[in-house]
Amino acid sequence: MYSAAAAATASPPRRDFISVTLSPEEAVGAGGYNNSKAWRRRSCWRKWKQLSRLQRSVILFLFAFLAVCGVISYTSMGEPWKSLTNKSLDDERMEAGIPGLKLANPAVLPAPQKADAKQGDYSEISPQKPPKPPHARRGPPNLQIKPPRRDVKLKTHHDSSRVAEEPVQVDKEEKTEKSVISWRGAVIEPDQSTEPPSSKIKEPEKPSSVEVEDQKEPVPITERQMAVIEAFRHAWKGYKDFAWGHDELKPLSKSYNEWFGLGLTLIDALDTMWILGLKEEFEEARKWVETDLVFDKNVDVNLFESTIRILGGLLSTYHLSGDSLFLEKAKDIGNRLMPAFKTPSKIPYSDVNIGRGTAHPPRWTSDSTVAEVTSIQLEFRELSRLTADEKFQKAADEVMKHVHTLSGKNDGLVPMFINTNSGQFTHLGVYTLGARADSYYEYLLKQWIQGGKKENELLEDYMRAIEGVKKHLLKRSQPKKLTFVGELAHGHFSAKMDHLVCFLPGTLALGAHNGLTADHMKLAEALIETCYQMYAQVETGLSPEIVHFNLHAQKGHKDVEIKPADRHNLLRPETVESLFYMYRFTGDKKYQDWGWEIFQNFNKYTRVPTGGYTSINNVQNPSNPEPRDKMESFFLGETLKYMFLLFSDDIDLINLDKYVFNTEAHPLPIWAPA
Ligand code: DMJ
Repeated sequence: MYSAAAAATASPPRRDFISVTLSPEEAVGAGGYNNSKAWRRRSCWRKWKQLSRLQRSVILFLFAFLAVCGVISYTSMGEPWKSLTNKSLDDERMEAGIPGLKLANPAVLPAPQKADAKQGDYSEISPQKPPKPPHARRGPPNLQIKPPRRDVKLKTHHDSSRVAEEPVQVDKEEKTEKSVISWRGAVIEPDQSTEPPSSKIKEPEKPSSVEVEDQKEPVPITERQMAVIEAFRHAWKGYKDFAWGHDELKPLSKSYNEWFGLGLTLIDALDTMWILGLKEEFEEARKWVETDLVFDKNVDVNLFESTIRILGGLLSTYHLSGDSLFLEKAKDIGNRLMPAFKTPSKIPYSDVNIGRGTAHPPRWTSDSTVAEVTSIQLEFRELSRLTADEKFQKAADEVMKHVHTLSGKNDGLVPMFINTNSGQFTHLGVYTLGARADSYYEYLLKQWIQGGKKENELLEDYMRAIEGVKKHLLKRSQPKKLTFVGELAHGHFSAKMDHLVCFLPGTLALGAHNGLTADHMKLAEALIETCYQMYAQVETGLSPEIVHFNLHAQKGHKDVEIKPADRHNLLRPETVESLFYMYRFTGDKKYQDWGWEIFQNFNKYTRVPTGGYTSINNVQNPSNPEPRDKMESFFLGETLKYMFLLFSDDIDLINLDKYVFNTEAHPLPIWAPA
């Protein structure tokens, strides 16, 4: 055996390695086995003394090295433990409702309703995941502005039985997307999910979510967002001072305009206040809804307008706030709108008397507008999901199925009118993406997204229509070669484009984001540039209602020409809406900058000092834009909301994989994919 002593006396060839071995004899000692503590101590000490100085130094160095390693690994393992401990502490405090801890935006957790597997008229809705226990505060999201501390008060309004649910199954959805395509490159497979929609809705749905995301660091709001909040407050001040509870503010005459007599601006603005974090204003408006919003009124309302603004506004506010008051009101108006569908063709009438339960077409015709009858589906379908009453969805879906089968389309493009008796398109031969047809195209895509991308007829109609747009309506202007969407009337192309068409770049981008073809995104990029130019080439920097594009270069002429009858601006949202989508999907800051320019021009030319904003008559006259004395409800419902979202870098502030906006900018949950 090689002993320690021998090792000490031998001179090793290499000094960087020393082997220390104790022989059994030495270990046991002459006296045989003795395991007493004193003996062991003595024996160790003797051995230690027998070691050379070098050996001792090496051993001491090894011990020291091991000790240092131990300390380092302990501290690095400690961090995760520390953060775990902190997280659970935070969670506990959130559960306890202690304010001011975590600031976050509303998380949308789509909670699709159970539906049976039978074939039928309905989009299949995947089963709901078991709810998580509530652990977050309700109330408008805290966006790092200094909001009034009214959480507790707000909470009392909310249905505390409402609970959060599992997040949308993004992973699954991503897998589905892969089998479709991507705007980053791929091919569409139209038959990939032919699953039939289920026919029965079994139980009422819960709000998508009002929960705060536990893990997420708050994204600070930007200065531009602060400016939007200021603008909203200014508009709201005018409404509150001069038009409270009425449909629209007339800011110059300090009065109001009544359309349906249902507090249209207030309802349209509810979810905007929630998203902007305006708790005080929200609560005040909520009180009005609770005590003053009465639908039992002998009044004719337009089915489409009241669906997208009132029903849509109430449903989205219910989803954001979890407050059952809004669902009750949504049910009430939903039921009162149903008589509109009692027509020979089941294509709804344009007008309903919500007090009497009667419906009728406009006095001069039995036609309805195509965009109107095909842009109420997101809301009625969601109402069915929430109430477990299938009648809403059934009525709305029948319209789409019927329109899907109709002749009279031109490569997927639809005429502008449809007859409520025959169910056929009328006034054939005129095709536009503007007024009276616009949101038909928007809702094809959005219903497909809402339903979990399974209703292939909707997708087919959408894809075909976009091909129709490319084939018949796209042209380039001079001198800047802007791509624009014109109109077709009985085979004649017109270079006329409504500002309303500017919803299209956003919709195309949304489709591309959801797996549709890359050239939709390319087209979106070209069209949003055009929509921006519709502002930038005008004297006030604000777009007119309609432009005509120059097809031939003429000295001294811009791309955009404006006719005297078209030079008004109604504070419309479409361009800002599309800028929002484009920024979300590309991250290109130029879209924010363009939106900021537009925002500043709204402030410059449409802001009324005593409160409110006004539509104007002449975007070409900066010294006198001729205020019209009317603030449309969509300025608060849509324009300022999209401005605020455009200037945000928080993709979870209405996450587009969880919410789909209705055509009035009211976010509704995407039903989780099966
Ligand atoms: C809004 O009511 C909706 O966006 C609708 O789809 C079109 N018109 C206005 C806004 O311009």
